[in-house]
Amino acid sequence: MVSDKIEKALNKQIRIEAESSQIYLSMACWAEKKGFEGVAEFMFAQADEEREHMLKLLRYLIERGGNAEISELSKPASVFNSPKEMFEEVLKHEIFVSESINDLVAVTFEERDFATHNFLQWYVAEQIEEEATARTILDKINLIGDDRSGFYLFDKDVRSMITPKAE
Ligand code: OFO
Repeated sequence: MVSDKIEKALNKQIRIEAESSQIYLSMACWAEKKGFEGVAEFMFAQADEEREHMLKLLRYLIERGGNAEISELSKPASVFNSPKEMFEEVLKHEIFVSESINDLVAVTFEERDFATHNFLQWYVAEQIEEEATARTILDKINLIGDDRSGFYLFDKDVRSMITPKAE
């Protein structure tokens, strides 16, 4: 059984992961419309991953006897000036999510809930990876600069960065 404080903190994170999925879905639509097919595929895959993160938390909370809440989600931004601006938003968002996971881990210490603490280690590792991926993509964009033909290769490259789905 989880404490009320842990239940509340997990529900907050469930909402953040669901909102992450919506944010990336909106970015995928923008990229698709602008003709960045590789970027669009990458963002659709990211949106799926975030939904998986949300479900994993939700199932854990239920398994531990807590009440999972499905809350209303904020409307994500749908217009970006460039892929660079869009990926800057991705990095900013992932840093925000990492901070939120850290806050959640801190609550597990306060509540002496070591099972939830262990469970969250997967998220801690995942956030390191997601921040690193966003930084790598931004580095690539900065290397290309204003070279339009570079964007063609960049778009293909980003598609190849999609993490294969676990069976
Ligand atoms: Fe859920 O991993 Fe990013 O946000």
